[in-house]
Amino acid sequence: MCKRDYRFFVGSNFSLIFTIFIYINSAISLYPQTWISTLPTHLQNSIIWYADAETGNLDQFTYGNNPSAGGGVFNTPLSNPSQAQVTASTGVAHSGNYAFRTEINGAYHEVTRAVRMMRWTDKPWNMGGQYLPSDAYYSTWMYLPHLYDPRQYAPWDTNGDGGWWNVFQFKSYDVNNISQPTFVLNIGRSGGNMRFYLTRIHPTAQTYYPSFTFNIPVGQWFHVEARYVASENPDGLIQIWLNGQLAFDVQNVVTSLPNNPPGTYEHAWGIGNYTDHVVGHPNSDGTAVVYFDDAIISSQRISQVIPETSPALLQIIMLSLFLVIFSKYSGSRRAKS
Ligand SMILES: [Ca+2]
Ligand SMILES: [Ca+2]
Repeated sequence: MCKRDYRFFVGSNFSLIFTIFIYINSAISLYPQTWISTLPTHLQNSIIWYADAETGNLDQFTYGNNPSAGGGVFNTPLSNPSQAQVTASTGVAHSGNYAFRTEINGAYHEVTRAVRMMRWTDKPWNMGGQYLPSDAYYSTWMYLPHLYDPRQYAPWDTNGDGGWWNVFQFKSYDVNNISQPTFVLNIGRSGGNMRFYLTRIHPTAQTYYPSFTFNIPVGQWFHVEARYVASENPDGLIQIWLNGQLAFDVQNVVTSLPNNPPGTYEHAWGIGNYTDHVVGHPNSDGTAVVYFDDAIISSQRISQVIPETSPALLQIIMLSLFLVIFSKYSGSRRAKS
């Protein structure tokens, strides 16, 4: 087709092309597939547990508040939704119709507020649940609607910790039957950007920084995945990928606390929104909203498919294609007149 023929084709079929564009675009918006259902079969088959929020509630963590759920949602303060809550919410979903929306209020000047969504088994005990495997991958999509700042300053930073904001963590029981964080992925702030750093808390404290600069985007979904090899000996491992790129690679470390009492987990995984100080929300200091969607525990690395073509990206591609065709079409009309 020569250039003239192309212009004639587009010109005479303009309304048809426009109709197809509108149809495909609304089909993508109205009937969204879940992202998990688009994964290659070998990755879908490697899934041990997942939560895509499409039940419209927290059942994928709590199984209807089943006491043997093998996980659950733990908020601080307990039972005060105005200060800490998580819901399955529409409006901002990575895929499907729902995402988990966490919100804390009053986390200001060392007042702790927390939403913790935890798993330590693949399914409830009364459904044949098993503790999580000692070597597995833990992933989620995350979305931060605002540019937050969790840094703390003297004199009110009384313990001098400089601030912390735990959004992704592993825990293990210690000898005193207390569940302790082992490795925590925190959001910090560097200049005008939010950035991740990894802290080892038990059995000894250490901080790790990513191998490349990853500025956490505002108002955009991004992917976090950890491989965790749980071990009571110094041969454990934690690796973390950000949008599919390996950012942390911590080898030969203790990742499960020794001598944990019988009947307690070696390790548990949690995502959430947990800090004692955060500002940046337009309505109120001490408020932070974080969304999670398409959380997965798997035996293979899910983020090997990222970057992928998300529904939002597909819509941008369709819009760009339409604009190119439209500009060529109006160009050819101008040339004729
Ligand atoms: Ca979803
Ligand atoms: Ca402090």
